Amino acid sequence: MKKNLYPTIAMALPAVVTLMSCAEKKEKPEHYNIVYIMTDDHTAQMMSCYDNRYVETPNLDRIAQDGVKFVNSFVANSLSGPSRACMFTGKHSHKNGFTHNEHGIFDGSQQTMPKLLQQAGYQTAIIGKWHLVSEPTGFDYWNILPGQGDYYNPDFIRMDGTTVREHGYVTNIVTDKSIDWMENKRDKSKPFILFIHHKACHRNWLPEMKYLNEYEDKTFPLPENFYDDYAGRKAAAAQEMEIGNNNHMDLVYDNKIYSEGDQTRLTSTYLSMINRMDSADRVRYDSLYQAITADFKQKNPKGKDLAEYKYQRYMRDYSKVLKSLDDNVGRVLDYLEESGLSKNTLVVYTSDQGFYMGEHGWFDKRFMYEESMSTPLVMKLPEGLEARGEITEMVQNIDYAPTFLELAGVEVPEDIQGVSLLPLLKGEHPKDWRKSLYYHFYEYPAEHAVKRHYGIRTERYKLIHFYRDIDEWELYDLQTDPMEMHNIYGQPGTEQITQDLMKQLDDLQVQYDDPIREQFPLSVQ
Ligand code: SGN
Ligand code: CA
Repeated sequence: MKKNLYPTIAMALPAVVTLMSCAEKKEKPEHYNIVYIMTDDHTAQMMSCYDNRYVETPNLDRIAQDGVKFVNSFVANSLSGPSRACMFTGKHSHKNGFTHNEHGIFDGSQQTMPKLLQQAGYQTAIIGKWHLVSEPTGFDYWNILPGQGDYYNPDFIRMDGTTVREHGYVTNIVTDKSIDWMENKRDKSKPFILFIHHKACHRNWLPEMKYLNEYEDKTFPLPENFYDDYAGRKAAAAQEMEIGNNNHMDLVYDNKIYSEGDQTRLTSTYLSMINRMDSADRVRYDSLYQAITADFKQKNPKGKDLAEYKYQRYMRDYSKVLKSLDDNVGRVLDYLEESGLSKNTLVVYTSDQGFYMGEHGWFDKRFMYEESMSTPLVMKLPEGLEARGEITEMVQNIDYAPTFLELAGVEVPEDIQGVSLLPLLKGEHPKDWRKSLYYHFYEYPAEHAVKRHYGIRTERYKLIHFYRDIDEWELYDLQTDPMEMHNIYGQPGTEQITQDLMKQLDDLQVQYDDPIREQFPLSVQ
């Protein structure tokens, strides 16, 4: 590993920095800080700078307005823990070992981007959702939610191992702690990277009291393919994530349609969550959701009416949670501006994956289809990085680690599989930028019943292989079928493109060294 002492020299020899000409200083600050804000299950359809059909997110949009918006941004494995492990290591799941949430424990002894930054003299901190089971390593400071965490009066685990129940709404608390760390807890003589990892807007979308009644008068448009029949797509037909199905989206736990004595699969989990609320809040909360429950019971919707009723409830609750999130991202941006940190701080906003907002009739993620393989990615750039507007190159969450390392002047280790985005942030468009992405999802059998699959996405096509207790291939032309409704695998006329994609998929499996290649050798000519 080539050593780059740039940040260390800058810190040890402030006189050298002082002697730099003003012009040089303006072009390149002596060091860059990184504020990485990651939400849970926030999807680009619900962010107005990407899609203005549903909600306004003015503060999230501020990041894009002042910086860049990646319009082809993807994850490598659409699930929380795996996505975080890919981000921290810059490697695909089979290399970092955290392939799925259930039964996974992240090996914290391995090389990670926070560790490399810490070794290079950065202060490193993570606040909020961690979800990698083992204790965080490579951080000077951490204060994390246990597992998925709670929305109301949540517990936090401290570095001394104690768990403390905090008072308030989780999104506000994560932000308070983050600002407090930047202002009062870090060593201000060092550059820093802070990971602000929100619980919002993960299932089951419990709102902050301030926004309890928000969106109640709004009717959200149904996505075009809400009533998908999954024809020609066996894995899509086998999932358990349909909004209209009460065994998938729970009427009580997800939709808060509950009156005394109702018993669904998740009723007791729901009650344990809302029982954490302050009693005065609970009275207000109950009065809204009891009125909704009464309305539902009176209408007694069935079939399509039931699906659409639940869709509206889902969209409203998710949007309420987002509202607090947007406010709190605004607070962080304001703090960075007021404290003068903005000019040398890269602000990244992303999510651990995308999500279905009724497309194909679904909620949740996991599939390699567009809505969940995508993830929002916007960045506010510090002085010295000149790109602005949309970036169209295909990027993936394994790219963040090399990007941050390069920005910090740390040599990127050879075993990192992602590619630094720094050239793109400088406004360059490298001719040899990747033309395809690799994806591999493992969590099956499991909740939501999405079969294991891997595949390739190019600018125009997607080829997916579902395996384990199924052996199905799917091929989509994203240009003519952006909603991925028509699996054209095996259809006359697709032989050549299928062969080309198989070859490219095989190349990716070789490049990334995925052992699945031995189990399913691709018939490549
Ligand atoms: C929980 C949720 C699932 C969700 C997973 C993974 N069920 O198990 O709906 O897919 O988390 O989400 S719940 O009944 O506990 O709400 S992830 O984003 O953390 O990977
Ligand atoms: Ca998630």
